[in-house]
Amino acid sequence: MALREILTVPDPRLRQVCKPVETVDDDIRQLIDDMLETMYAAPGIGLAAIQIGVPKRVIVVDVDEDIRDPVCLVNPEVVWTSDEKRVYEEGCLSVPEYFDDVERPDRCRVRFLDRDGEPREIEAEDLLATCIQHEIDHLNGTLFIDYLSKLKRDRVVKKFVKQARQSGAAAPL
Ligand code: GNR
Ligand code: NI
Repeated sequence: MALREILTVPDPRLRQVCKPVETVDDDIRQLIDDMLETMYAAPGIGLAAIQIGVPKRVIVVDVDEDIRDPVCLVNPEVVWTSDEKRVYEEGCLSVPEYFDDVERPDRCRVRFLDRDGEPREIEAEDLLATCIQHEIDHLNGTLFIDYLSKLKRDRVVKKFVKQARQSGAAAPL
């Protein structure tokens, strides 16, 4: 296992649409293990592969505080969402130290391949549902700040662009 660096805004890689995994092989299982190690170390309750620079449709989530109970989802697809919505104060390891309310469906059903490549489906609610939807968004280049007003989003991104410039990184925009 290896601890990997987490990309932060305004890194353009976070905006790409990730590619489906063709076969769940040992390389994918190695990627999943690296993602879990990186997520627990952060610490975070979810991680998408693109957050460590790998543009594949792989996510891991573990919203349980007490016991380690990770769910690893390859090629996840939302097949149903509840009409009831729920507001959570979200955060993102790629948008460090910023939190804001996001409204999403309260429950969802998701089809995916597990780490053995077996097709599975889960129904999630509450924080697990929020987290899975947040992670699937990453696979499509969407960040939780995209749901905020343009004013708020611009202010957040601007702060990170400024930070990136000051740290000497070649930042776009
Ligand atoms: O650690 C995380 N916490 C969190 C809190 C509320 C809603 C979503 C999340 S996911 C986030 C980790 C992360 O950035 N995953 O992409
Ligand atoms: Ni995130």
